[in-house]
Amino acid sequence: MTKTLDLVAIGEPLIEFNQRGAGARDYLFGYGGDTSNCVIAASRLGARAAYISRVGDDGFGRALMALWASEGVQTQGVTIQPGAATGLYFVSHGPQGHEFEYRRAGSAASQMDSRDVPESLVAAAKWLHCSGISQAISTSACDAVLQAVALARKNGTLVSYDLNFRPRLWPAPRALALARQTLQDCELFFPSVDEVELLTGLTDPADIVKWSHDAGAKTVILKLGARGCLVSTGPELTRLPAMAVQAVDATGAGDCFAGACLRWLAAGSDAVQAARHANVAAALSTRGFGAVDPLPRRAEVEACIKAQGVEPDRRS
Ligand code: KDG
Repeated sequence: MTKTLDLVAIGEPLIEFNQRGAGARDYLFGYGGDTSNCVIAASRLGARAAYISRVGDDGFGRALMALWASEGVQTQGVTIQPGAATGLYFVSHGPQGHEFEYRRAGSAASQMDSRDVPESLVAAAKWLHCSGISQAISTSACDAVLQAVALARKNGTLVSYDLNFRPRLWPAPRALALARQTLQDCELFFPSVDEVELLTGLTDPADIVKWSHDAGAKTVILKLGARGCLVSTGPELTRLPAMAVQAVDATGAGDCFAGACLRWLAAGSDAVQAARHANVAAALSTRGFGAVDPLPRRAEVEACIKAQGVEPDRRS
């Protein structure tokens, strides 16, 4: 099938209230939800992206629909569900970084099920992106993700999986079991050291990379926070340093990383080139409050890559 989309993601979008710094009493209205952040990041960087989810038939759901329209993200896979609410979360900032508090139980997206996944949309995309959060929000949403992965495999769509383990959403043993199952079909895996440690006890980056490949991931991009990332294709391991910026809020930086990576992979970059661009995009996304507002545009990423003495990959 002709691939008319670079990526489609499945998961839960959220309305975000983001504290304007530690101790502040005012919260900035914005948008979040890891997989939604990912498709918006990719679209801002030039990708053709679509989303699969449900939102409530409420003001927040309409605000999200308007957001995707303004960001160029296709929404034929998003259902507006009467009688259900759109989920939301609060971000607060303290000495340990940011913390999330959710109000999402029973949300429209958590009522998604496997019938929400349009095969034609998954088949039209080069990549399907999903995450541990998409699987954690409910068993029916988890079924929808597994259905999307099966349809991706059937239709030659590559699967990208961000572990995004959120202990507040589900127990570690279930998260680990689902991660293992999903990794069997996974082309590209985005874990972070802290998350894998919580699930498996492993702490050494080399051990985590090996664990990920052994579980089935073809390419592993291990996020090391301020220390950058490790890109492993199995035979080759490359370390890329992070770009230093004045960071105020890292909410959604990992989602921006995934979106940027998929955007450049879809354009034909190899994993190291894609991760180099993604490292820059993710760093830039931490300069303002909110998961979505500070997401960078392609020209800014290319200028930073150039400033590093590397020729940016300008393919669309
Ligand atoms: O990666 C940032 C996301 O975690 C944030 O936007 C909220 O999706 C979210 C979640 O479930 O934590």
